[in-house]
Amino acid sequence: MNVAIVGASGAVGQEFLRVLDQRNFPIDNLVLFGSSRSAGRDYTFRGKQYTVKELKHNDDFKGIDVAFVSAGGGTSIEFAETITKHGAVMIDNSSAFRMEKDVPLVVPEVNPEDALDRPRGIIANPNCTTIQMVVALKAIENLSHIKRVHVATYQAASGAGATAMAELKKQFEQLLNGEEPTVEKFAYQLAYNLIPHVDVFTDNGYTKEEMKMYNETRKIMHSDIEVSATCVRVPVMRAHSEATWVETERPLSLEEVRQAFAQMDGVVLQDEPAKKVYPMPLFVADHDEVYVGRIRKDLTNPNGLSFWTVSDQIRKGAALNAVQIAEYLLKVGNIR
Ligand code: 11C
Repeated sequence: MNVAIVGASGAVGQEFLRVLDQRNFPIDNLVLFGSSRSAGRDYTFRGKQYTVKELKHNDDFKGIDVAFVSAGGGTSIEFAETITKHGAVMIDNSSAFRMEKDVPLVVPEVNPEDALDRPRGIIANPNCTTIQMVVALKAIENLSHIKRVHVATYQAASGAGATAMAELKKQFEQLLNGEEPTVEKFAYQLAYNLIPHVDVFTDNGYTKEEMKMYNETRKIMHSDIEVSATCVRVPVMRAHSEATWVETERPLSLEEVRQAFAQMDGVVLQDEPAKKVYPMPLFVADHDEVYVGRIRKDLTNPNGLSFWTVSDQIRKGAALNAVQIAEYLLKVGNIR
């Protein structure tokens, strides 16, 4: 496979290199692209050095089979034609194309076949909060249709990129030294704080991040499911957590739900509260799966369930999910 990574110097771009290597993704040629700022930087992959090329409107994508793109929505929109015009499959991490009818939005554990119908050569990778939620929801949907979901997210600094992670670390250091913390990436100081504001606010009082959870979940699950989300940034370095309440059409027993999670692809069940066993972001960072625990009946609704999920935002929430999409296309012979 001839593979391109667009946005190679970013947090997700760097994770692509690690994930592709760890999963032995078959690569004949690798080309790294970035902005004029990151062009010229060198990265080592499988013992060989690669220099980041500046992304330009030219024929650099000729011969590329799959392009993993994570350089922001503006870049994705501007360069989609350049990337796909010679037949490369563009797997896009931005929100630019997710809700467009002719662009599939794919989580391989949930709707892999959708990736096969891509008239524009673009497959969208969902938002990280949506990805981990739908993997868990799919296990329950297999038992009984989910009518509605309430979810509160606890999102790590990594969701806002490498510079945001550096800012959080710096804030803790500055506060320890009695200095005024630098606040650039987030609306407020994140160290020792929570910020109930991820992405911009929309007219209905929800943020764009919260509306992504509503809209993307319905598209991925091909469902009329209703999702009401509150998205919160927390002073965690990487791995997002979510407290989720679901209402199903029929009441489900905890035993069948636990079994469904235990059997679900991409899920690790970690649910032994008496032994203090439950997922936490500190320990899920750098792992591939969606960790599920704290499963219990909703005390207010016989058809309701509550549970807690944690998943590494940069991995399953971004780079890994995109690589799994490419692996699926390879497995079914839908890519060169
Ligand atoms: C965050 N979920 O944690 C966001 C990052 O639509 O791809 C990813 C935004 C997106 O800040």
